[in-house]
Amino acid sequence: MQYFKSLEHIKNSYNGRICQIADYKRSGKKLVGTFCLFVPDEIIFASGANRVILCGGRNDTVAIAEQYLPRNICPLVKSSFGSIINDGCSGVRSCSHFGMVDMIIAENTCDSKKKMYEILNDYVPTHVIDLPQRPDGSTAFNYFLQELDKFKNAMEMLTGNVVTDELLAKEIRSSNEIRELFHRIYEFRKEDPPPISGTDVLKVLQKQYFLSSEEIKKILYMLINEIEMVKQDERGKPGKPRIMITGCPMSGGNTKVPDMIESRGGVIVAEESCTGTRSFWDLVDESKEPMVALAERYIKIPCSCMSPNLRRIDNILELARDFKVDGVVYYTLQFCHGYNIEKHKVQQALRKAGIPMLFVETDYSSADVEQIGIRVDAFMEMLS
Ligand code: BJ8
Repeated sequence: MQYFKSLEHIKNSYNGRICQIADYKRSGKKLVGTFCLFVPDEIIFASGANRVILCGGRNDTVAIAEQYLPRNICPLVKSSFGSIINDGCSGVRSCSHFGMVDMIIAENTCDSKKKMYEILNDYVPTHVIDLPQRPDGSTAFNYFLQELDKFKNAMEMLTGNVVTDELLAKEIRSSNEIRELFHRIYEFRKEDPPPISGTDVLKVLQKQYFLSSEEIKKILYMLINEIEMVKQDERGKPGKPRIMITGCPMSGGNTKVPDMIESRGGVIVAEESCTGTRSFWDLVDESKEPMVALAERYIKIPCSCMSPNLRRIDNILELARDFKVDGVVYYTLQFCHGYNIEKHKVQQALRKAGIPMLFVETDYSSADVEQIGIRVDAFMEMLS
């Protein structure tokens, strides 16, 4: 696959961002940590605060969390929790940003996260946005809007700044610009062969909630320019099995399954996940009152904590059609009951549409790499 200079920026961006945050904090500004797409960045930025994502994708902090939390919960929760409470005694070093946040903005989604937030509040002040979990219910929208108002007030208290409609409108435009840039990248992926691999796109998606908006925009513009320059004969062979991944997010540090798919003959052309289309597909309506427009956009995120979650199935089928997908890899983290159970309905819908699906349930360790590899090989062979 193609080498992109802009991806080097992504790879080497960590230390620069940490220095940026340190300067920012020295100037008296606030940093918040988030775990989930349901938290609108626009409100954080409009308050004058900055944000970093705290979802852990590393395996080495899981054991630290297991001293406090049960082993049979998902690795994303354990990795994140382990990174935050890590005191270094076990010899593992957490990434610096975990210790830099002034407040966590959390959300009521799955049980593991909800209960983790109760404990995290003992370490870092934690504001929880209570999500209505039946998004199409008659009272859901107003309830969510009220919750976003409470979150806005919490940000105003933290920063001492007033979040005006003008500031929100500016941040909505900025976030929409990022979403539009991701759409342009995904357009390239409809080609055969796509000029960029799925693992390369994933690296950008993983960093979008860690870097500043300006930095991520700069990288996306650079990447788009580079992709436009890739010539047809530099793209490798057409006709590889076109794969869509759907399911749990793949937090920074975790590219295990995509690496396996693309090193074994497939090419990933889309991801229906929070490290994929869910993060940017819908724009916020800039013609509406900002808080209402934000509530409308964010309540539609088709997370498995929502019930029923038919929107997700519609999205999967639409993406499979638009990206000419040959097969779907349904990816869940161990003990993620929401995505594990939702597999049943997704599989039914895909079967009806004639699209084969491979189910992969895994964690962050390398213990199952060989076994998953054999199943991925068989899936690729079937699709070829
Ligand atoms: S909107 S997917 S980012 S909650 S993998 S911790 S669901 S047990 S991450 Fe998520 Fe927001 Fe939903 Fe997206 Fe729980 Fe499952 Fe673990 Fe998960």
